[in-house]
Amino acid sequence: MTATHHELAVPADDPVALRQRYARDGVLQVDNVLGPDEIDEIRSAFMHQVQADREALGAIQEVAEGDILARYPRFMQPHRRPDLLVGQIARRLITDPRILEVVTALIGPAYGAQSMFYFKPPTARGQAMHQDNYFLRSHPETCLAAWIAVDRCDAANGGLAVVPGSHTMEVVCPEEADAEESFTRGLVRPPAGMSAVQTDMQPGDVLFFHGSAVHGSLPNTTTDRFRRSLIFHYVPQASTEISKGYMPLIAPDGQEIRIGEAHGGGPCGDGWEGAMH
Ligand SMILES: O=C(O)CCC(=O)C(=O)O
Repeated sequence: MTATHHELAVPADDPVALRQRYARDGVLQVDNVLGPDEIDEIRSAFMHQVQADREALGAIQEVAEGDILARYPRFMQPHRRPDLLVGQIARRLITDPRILEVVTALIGPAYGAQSMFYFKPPTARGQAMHQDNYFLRSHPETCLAAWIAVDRCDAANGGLAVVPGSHTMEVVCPEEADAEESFTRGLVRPPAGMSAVQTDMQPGDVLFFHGSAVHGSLPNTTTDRFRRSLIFHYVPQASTEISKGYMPLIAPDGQEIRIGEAHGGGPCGDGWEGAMH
């Protein structure tokens, strides 16, 4: 790890600095985007949901029974569940002007494509380094992530690590990840000469990163600190294609939008059939 939190932070109200940093590094952090009351509401709604009915939104088949992540599965696309409080929160925040303002400064007018919530309880494995556009396959431009810290997220509890500058590389076919450390199977190594920066985020801070930027996280090594995060992925409104599972996209006014489906061989060749993030 070679850089610090301060090298990632950019003020939200400086669009020129946001764009310059994004062009250079493909990653930047904006502090205090959401306030403490909003973060408390998010945390308590998702904890209530996972305790009351984790299967309603969980990708529970990802891990073996007995794995702590089977009790706390990541929730995929909660914004598609208006019948649940977590769904209403995710649907509201995916078009929140404070987040969309930064997204728009970085990639122009955008659609929301994905929401996810990670609980990452103490001892849980992380997610090996990867590139998001391997999954979303948005075209002709890549996707953008807005990763919202719901807890203090640092090295000890498996906060996100990102490789600045790696956004300039192609999306590549992953190799096999270490199953002791990662609950997902694909691993993309940082390009030669580049290394990962460990983020250190307070609740309400948001990390924005490019869909080709290599990023991931290590296990939560604490005994008592969850590492919860609410994550959105966006694509430019100029996109012509995306993997089918990400539709409908969500416009800033809340309308549901459909564009073309990504076809053809992915970076792993012709047999590649795509995968959700
Ligand atoms: O939070 C993590 O550990 C991984 C999240 C991630 O890969 C993403 O937001 O795209």
